[in-house]
Amino acid sequence: MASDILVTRSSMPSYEEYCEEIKDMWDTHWLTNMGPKHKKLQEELIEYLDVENIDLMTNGHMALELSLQALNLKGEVITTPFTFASTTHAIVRNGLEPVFCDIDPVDFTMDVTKLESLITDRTCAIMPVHVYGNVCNIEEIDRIAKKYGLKVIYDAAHTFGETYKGKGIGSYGDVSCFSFHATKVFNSIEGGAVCFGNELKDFGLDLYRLKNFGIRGTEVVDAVGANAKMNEFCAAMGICNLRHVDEEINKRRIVVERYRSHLDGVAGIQLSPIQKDVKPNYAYFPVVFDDKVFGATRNEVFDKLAEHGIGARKYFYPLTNSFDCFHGKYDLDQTPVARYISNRVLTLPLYADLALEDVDRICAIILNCNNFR
Ligand code: T4K
Repeated sequence: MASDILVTRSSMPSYEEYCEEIKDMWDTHWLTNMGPKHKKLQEELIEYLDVENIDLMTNGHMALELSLQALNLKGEVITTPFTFASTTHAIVRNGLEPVFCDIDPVDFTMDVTKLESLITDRTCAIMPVHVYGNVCNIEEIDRIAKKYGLKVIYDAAHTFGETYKGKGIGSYGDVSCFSFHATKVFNSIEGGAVCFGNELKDFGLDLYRLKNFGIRGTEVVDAVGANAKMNEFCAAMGICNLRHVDEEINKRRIVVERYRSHLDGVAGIQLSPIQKDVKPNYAYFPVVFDDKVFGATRNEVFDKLAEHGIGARKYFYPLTNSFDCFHGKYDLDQTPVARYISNRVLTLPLYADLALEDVDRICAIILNCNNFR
């Protein structure tokens, strides 16, 4: 019997390549606290991501959390609930109030037509999510943010290596935060980064201090920081994976094209759009099932795949505004489109080495779920 296929599988360099990269650490004994690997990865990523500044973090969540802290925000942050727990938690853990904007039914990012009506005199920022690698309506978010003097912090966890209109995706907004978690297109085992422009140099200094306990100098601690430093083993994994990331993205493209060849145009199945002006990274393959048309619910498809050892995932269900930890706090009727999509979406297995025969098999199982047959 074939082994289980999970929603993703970490990209890794060869064992030899990683060992070679970490070898000199047995000479230097330098393991963390912004060492040479950290510096090297940072420099390489500035170039690869086409951004002005980058600060590495221990994970994508701390990138979001410390960005909000370093911007010294107070009040309400407009965001979307169709995301991973991290986005909303970063806001709440900073003592800020999330205000949930609904999502666009086609690309699942913030519905900018609903954004302006949510702005109050307490709004300080917008935190949109380039969910699944789908790029938000950057121009409109930018226009509204400028009009009301709001900061824009993009959750860019899913958009490693993407460009929009020929520019690195991390160069949009005031700040963009990436995740380099093991499950991402590019990983440093655990890791993340904050990208920002040269006009935010002071923010950069604050951020750097906050990721190291708020230590300014050996005898001065003048902020309540955290520990979000990327260690040298993680940075070394990042350095190795970066050498192969273009090849990995290309392999993902082939897998995605195979999925599309089976599922595009099937009645009751909605796929993510191919976005204009975007160089995609093929991070996720979400499928929305309209059971009334398709003939089977998302949960039925999920169960059927599971019976065959295929671990699709319900990213992103439940919505963050309906998490148990927020019970009764938010009006869930404010985000009906997010609820609709969240109840119907399934992300299918996707990783560089996923065999095309497995994609064929997964699609055959899905298409056989159709109760109308
Ligand atoms: N913002 C957004 C929009 C995000 O999606 C995320 C993270 C963040 C912020 C925060 O970034 P980080 O702080 O995580 O850097 C996973 C990831 O842990 C998480 O990074 C990711 N989003 C989220 C969408 O997915 P889980 O709980 O679903 O992961 P898990 O352990 O079930 O793994 C999924 C599959 O990945 C496994 O079935 C197999 C494969 N896998 C997993 C691990 C841990 C591997 O192949 N190797 C591994 O080491 O959250």
